[in-house]
Amino acid sequence: MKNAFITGITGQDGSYLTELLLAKGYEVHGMVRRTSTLERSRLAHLYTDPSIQNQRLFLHYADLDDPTTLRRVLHNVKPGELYHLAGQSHVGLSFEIPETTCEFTAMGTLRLLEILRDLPEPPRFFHAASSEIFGRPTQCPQTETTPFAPINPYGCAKAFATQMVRIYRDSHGLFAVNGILYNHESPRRGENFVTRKICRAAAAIKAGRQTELALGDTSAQRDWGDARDYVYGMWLALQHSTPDDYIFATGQLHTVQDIIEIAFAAIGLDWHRHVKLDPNFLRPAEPLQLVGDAGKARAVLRWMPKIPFSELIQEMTLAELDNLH
Ligand code: NDP
Ligand code: GDR
Repeated sequence: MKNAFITGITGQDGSYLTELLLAKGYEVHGMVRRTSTLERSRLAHLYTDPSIQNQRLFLHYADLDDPTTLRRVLHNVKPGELYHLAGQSHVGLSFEIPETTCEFTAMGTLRLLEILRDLPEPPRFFHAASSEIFGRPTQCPQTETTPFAPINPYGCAKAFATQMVRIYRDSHGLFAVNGILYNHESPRRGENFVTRKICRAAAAIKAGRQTELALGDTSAQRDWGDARDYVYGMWLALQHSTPDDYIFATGQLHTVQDIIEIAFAAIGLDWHRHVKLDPNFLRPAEPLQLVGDAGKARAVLRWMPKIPFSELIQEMTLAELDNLH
């Protein structure tokens, strides 16, 4: 039986990747942090199933800033594949907490690479890199060779980690892959990312539980895809015969305003009456024209994003309405 280890298993991507790997017959191990509650909502449906819990899915306490524990766990589990998804993933918050962002995302990745380097049989390693490494790029759309130009602490930390992965691949011979991921969303998206925030608010307004939605820059543009397509790309990248870097993106730009219009229309609301600007959600700097060319992933891995943007936003909004009932 194949076995995989996932850091960030409790997050949006970690939960979908767990489902995908279990469906493919893997034994899945995940790293979890000690928290004051035991609630792991995105995994609950799996972890409460006695045929899965501690049979094919195992959770291990560790932390990205606790390399001794991580080393011990990886030594015992001996995974064939390691998907490194853990980190402080909020760009706006990285301006508020730059040190922990860099500690987990940059140094946490380096520590993990150092542990792998010492293992007798290092697993194939996937790193969740980000379009934020490109910041304000000179090239549009971006490819795997576009120079890094991050403009926030999160992007800077990811650029460090991405380059380290390349170094450990080229100089230490690790099977290490960067998936350069553009924004990807789902009903399991964190509540303070803009897609989920808008879809949640639209549903709450429809249900009469909220009247206003306060947002920052609604003209901001991103290349938004579906998380379920992107975790499939992660898996494909580790099945290929050689390690490399791949852009995972849809190649299409949309604005925050587009999300508002689709979400509110999906449940028959007029957004003009509810959306307002709140300067607290404006960021000190916004990236520009982050849109990816996934041609290499398409050619080498046969990866294609399947779920269209408007369908995704509609699904997310209707899921929020369901949550309220
Ligand atoms: P989430 O924020 O949903 O999940 C982050 C995960 O990392 C959680 O499981 C969290 O655990 C864990 N984590 C955070 N800090 C630590 C730590 N110090 N030690 C152990 N675990 C930690 O992110 P996503 O699932 O959306 O994204 C997955 C990865 O992909 C992230 O690295 C993100 O930066 C990157 N990425 C995501 C994109 C997207 O659009 N979603 C695009 C590009 C890159 P806990 O539940 O305990 O908080
Ligand atoms: P992003 O996603 O920063 O691209 O990072 P987010 O959804 O937070 O922001 C997207 C854009 O929307 C604008 N915006 C707001 N954003 C939030 N969160 N809240 C608001 O109220 C709001 N109003 C406007 C933002 O300014 C921005 O322009 C995501 C994360 O998943 C990262 O981990 C990942 O690396 C990148 O995508 C690619």
